[in-house]
Amino acid sequence: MKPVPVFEQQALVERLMKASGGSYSPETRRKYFISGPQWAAAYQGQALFHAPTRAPITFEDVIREYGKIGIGHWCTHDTDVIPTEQLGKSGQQEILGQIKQSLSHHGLSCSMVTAETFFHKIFAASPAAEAPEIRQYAAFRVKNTVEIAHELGAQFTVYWPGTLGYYVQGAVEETQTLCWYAEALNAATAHDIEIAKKKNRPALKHCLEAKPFEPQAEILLPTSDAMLAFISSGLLQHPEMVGLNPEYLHELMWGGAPRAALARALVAGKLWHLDINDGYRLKHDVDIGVGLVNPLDWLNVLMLLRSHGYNGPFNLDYKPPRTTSNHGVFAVSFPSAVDRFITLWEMAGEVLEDSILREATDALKAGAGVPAGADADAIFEANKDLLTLHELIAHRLVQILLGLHRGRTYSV
Ligand code: XUL
Ligand code: MN
Ligand code: MN
Repeated sequence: MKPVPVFEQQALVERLMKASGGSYSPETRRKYFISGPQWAAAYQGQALFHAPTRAPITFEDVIREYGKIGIGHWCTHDTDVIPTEQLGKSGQQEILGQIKQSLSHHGLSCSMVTAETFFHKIFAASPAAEAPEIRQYAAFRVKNTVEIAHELGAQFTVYWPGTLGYYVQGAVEETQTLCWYAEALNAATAHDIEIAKKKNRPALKHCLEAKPFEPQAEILLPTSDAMLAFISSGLLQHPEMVGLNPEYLHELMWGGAPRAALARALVAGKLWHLDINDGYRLKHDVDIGVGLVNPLDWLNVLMLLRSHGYNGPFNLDYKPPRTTSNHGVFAVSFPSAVDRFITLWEMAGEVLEDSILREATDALKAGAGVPAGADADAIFEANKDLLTLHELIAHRLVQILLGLHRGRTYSV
């Protein structure tokens, strides 16, 4: 192939994207509760060892492009859009006015606002640091985020505690730090009750997000399970207002099975919001687009969520790779992530209706019909051929994922 000069590259990317097919219309995409974060689209590719590869973009750009793609919901950190020094001041109101205009012009709604309590230097020792003035500031930030969320018409807030941990053991007293962190959340829920009443709106759903490592060396609430324990620890004044925003990759990072973590959140009635992405087990937070690494696991996750009537947002909390250009972010990265999600979601629906899977599952649940009181060996012997269905089920799922059940043919 001849070299492709820069002025031909966008056209090439667009032609190959179109030729890839399998894309949904913006109208179809808008039927799903998919949200796009401001920070995901505006991510410039920077990291500790990485210089940015993309130019900065504004919330107007992100909202306009999400609108064109058919991403119906937008979410943001407070400081993604409002400079820290303007928080709670008149500048905040002005910016919120512009955001509301932009959202309504492009047909999006704001689903969630999250407080950045990890990036600014004030949070170096966490939002629950020893100095009371730091904790007061953290309380101001979460209360202000509640106000922003109500102002923008959101239903959810998310709290990823980020720096709630330590680099050097012994520097922090863990139980005290957790009590102090609970105080910040208590300030947020109490303020929410007040604002919701004033605005005659339902209170927000406050969702905790765990990540096992990064940015601190040790994290005090590293997993969704730890968050569940924290919610029911007695430290929260309104545990009924607090649930979870698990992130798929964050569960893989500690070596967990995301589907099992989500199942535990579901049985606790706390699966309210979900960050969707992909990545690798026991590695750092690579935030790859949903379904690019573990499509079979994702199919399984979505089967679980569909069968339990999960109706919260699917939040595209991933990062377009550094190798993707500014043009590629909206020409390839977001539409392809949305379309992989929709395909897997629809496939999960088909799987739940699949007659082979249904019969296999029903047969497993029926058992062999051994009378009560039989001994262990007899029960095992009576069921052993039924149990072969476990592997058949896994094979069937892979068949459906790869399209083999539709008679895909190969050269052999
Ligand atoms: C960090 C992360 C955040 C939260 C919101 O790993 O996932 O983007 O989702 O603060
Ligand atoms: Mn992540
Ligand atoms: Mn996240």
